[in-house]
Amino acid sequence: MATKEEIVNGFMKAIVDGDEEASAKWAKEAVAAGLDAYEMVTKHGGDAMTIVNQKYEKKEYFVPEVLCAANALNAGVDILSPHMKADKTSVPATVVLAVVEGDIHDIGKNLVKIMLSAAGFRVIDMGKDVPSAALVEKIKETKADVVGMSALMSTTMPRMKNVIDMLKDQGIRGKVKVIVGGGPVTKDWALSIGADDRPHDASAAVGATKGLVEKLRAERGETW
Ligand code: B1M
Repeated sequence: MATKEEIVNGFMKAIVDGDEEASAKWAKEAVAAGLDAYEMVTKHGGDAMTIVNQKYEKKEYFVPEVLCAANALNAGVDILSPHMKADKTSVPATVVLAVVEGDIHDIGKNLVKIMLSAAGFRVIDMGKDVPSAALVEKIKETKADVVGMSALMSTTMPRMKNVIDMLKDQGIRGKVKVIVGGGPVTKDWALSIGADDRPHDASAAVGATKGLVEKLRAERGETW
């Protein structure tokens, strides 16, 4: 059997090379070797995407190569996600998730979905490039407890504020907690636009969601 180092290096190389088959193969090896599935994706998969990004910035890679790398990472995520564990929540809640309008970077949001689902939350995933109005309608329709928005670009981040402003305008901001995340989204900026929290990764999104749902229930005077 391959060593941990060989598996991690093989997985990262497969992603950088945009090789879906090899990524799936190394992901299966990781599962067989009992490696931590979440760490494989977020740490080693994330490091591989950083290398891809460096190549993109140096103009060694262009959008098609970046897309192949993303598909290779996703092939690994498909194998590893059933093995990701999160502490089960004792507080049932509905979370609506979306990548904001204009943004199609959905790997991070998909990880958030995997971890929140593993923790036992009901997750309604609206996908990527979601118009603000459609997101607000879904929050109302599902009586969501939490909305989670993801943005990977400085040009699309302002959509998060747009959604929060719409919630305020429609008088429902107090009924739903808001978490935001993604590369360019800092905690300070998140708080400045009126979000409740900015978990730095998918695992932190579980803890943040639990805390905010408990707060929401307390504000509503509910016990469970
Ligand atoms: Co593009 N891209 N991309 N891209 N891409 C970035 C984001 C960029 C930083 C690259 C660069 O220029 N250096 C740059 C944005 C610059 C900026 O505005 N600051 C960029 C650009 C410019 C573009 C295009 C405009 C390129 C072009 O066409 N010329 C174009 C835009 C398309 C669009 O959205 N309209 C584009 C396209 C693409 C691809 C389609 C090829 C592909 C996306 C495929 C896909 O997602 N299905 C892609 C990719 C893969 C990247 C990079 C290389 C990697 C992103 C990624 O998947 N990381 C990225 C560079 C980078 O980020 N370093 C880049 C791995 C993933 C696990 O991490 O998504 O950050 P991440 O998620 C993390 C945390 O952020 C957090 O948890 C996750 C870890 O657990 N998190 C949350 C994320 N959402 C959260 C939500 C939460 C909580 C935590 O609560 C709700």
